[in-house]
Amino acid sequence: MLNSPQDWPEPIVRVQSLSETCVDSIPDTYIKPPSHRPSSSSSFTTTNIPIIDLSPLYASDPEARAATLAQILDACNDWGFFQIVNHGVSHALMDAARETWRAFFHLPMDIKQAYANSPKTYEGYGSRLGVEKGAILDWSDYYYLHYLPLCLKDYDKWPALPPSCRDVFDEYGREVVKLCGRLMKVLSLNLGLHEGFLQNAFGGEDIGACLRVNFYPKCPKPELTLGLSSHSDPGGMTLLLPDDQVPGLQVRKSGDWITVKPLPHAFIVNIGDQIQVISNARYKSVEHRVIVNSDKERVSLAFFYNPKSDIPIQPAKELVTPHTPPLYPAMTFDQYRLFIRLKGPRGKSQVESLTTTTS
Ligand SMILES: O=C(O)CCC(=O)C(=O)O
Repeated sequence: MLNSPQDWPEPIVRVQSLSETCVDSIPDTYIKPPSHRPSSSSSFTTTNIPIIDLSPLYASDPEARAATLAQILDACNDWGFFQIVNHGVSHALMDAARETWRAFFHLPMDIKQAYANSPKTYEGYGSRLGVEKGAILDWSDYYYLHYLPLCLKDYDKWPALPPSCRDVFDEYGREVVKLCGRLMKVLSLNLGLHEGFLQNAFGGEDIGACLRVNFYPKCPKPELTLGLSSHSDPGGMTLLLPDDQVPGLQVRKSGDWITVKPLPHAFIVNIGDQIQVISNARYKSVEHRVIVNSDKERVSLAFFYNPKSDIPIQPAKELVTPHTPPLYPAMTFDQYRLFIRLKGPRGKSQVESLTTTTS
């Protein structure tokens, strides 16, 4: 069994510092092979991921509610990604969360360095995913922390500055967990199962939730690198609060990369690998990546809603039939997430390597 290494294989370089010193070139460590560079297969169309109004979920009109469930089902089937509006989370709180974290990344380096992370738990201020020596890295720094379960929530690992950071994120986490709970019910009903099904499969009240705040500094050579390499999210479901001013997220659709046009105060929702596994691939996680640019930094908050980390996650027996045999072996999320922690983002290679049949 693989274990998390205690330390990084090479000294950590903050991308933000590189961005301040590199004027017209970037170090080779960040230059992607030509087939992975942004311009090779991006689609600059007007296509966008679906936008879904959730207000019928909060009202009592059964027909409107059924129509919203159907829109979510179509979005999951066609894209695995969608934006939600009228989701119940205060816009002021969303802005406060993003701008508080932006302010963290603008603090002096010595304050941020006090939170430098290690691959042991990934909590804190980081600049790489994966521990392979000599790996090509992404053009971003991040901050990673646990919100749930309560036994992993450790305020000492959350920044003390800006002074509002802990309070704002506490409230943000509470609201986003509530919203994720609502979406889990919809995803369960859309599988033809009872509304509590996925939440129970995730471990009931004991689910995990963590945040990665991504900071993508300006890059003098955006055509040669990526802010975050292609990956599917290893966890259950992700609620992303993107930068409202700067696009960057690209979603893979039929071999093309579609740049998401974020709507102000919408969350971007996507299905992660654990829901693909439990649903026996009725839902699919989808590859996505982030491009950077030379004019503007970008900040995004990815809130990961995950199963309890030490229970077996496997295809639901309700969804396994002689025609749809189980596609994945049982595995805990702790075991599962070691792959991305060791190797870094690698498209959909992990979940695909587990299937016994082509899905
Ligand atoms: O920054 C973004 O838009 C996406 C971030 C993301 O995919 C992640 O943190 O896993």
